[in-house]
Amino acid sequence: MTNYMLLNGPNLNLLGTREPDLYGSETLEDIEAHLIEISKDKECNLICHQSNAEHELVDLIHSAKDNQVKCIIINPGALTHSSIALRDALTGVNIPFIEVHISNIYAREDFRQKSYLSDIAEGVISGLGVEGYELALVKAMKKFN
Ligand code: CA2
Repeated sequence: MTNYMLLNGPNLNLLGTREPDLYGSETLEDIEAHLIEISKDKECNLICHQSNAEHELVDLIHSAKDNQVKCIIINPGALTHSSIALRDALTGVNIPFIEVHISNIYAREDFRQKSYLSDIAEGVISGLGVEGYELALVKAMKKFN
């Protein structure tokens, strides 16, 4: 079975509870359950985690190596725009990753238009709502299975 990892960063545990116009009305639990079903259909295993702490996300990225994860799908939340630690962790494990944003970060405030990850990502999906996670997973399972 091929392993994939879905990581969500700070505040994404609030999905479906607030700001539905921006981030949709599905909870993270719903999204994860749906993606796990899709991965099972392809006989793959999706490991899902969310953390509000940068260091925990770094540790989870390290754990992806031990779990032989073939591709990481990551929405780093606001850490996208600030975290050299996440960039170094992803570079360090040398596992391909797809960066996902629910909103279009390029249509928002200036400070959201810088990503510390995009230039080293396999690809970036931004602004397609929570469906972006599914698009990323389908692509990852095609490319890295
Ligand atoms: O568009 C995205 O997916 C973001 O990564 C979301 C981050 C934001 O800081 C990035 O610039 C773009 C914020 C996540 C906050 O999630 C919430 C979800 C529901 C209600 C409140 C916050």
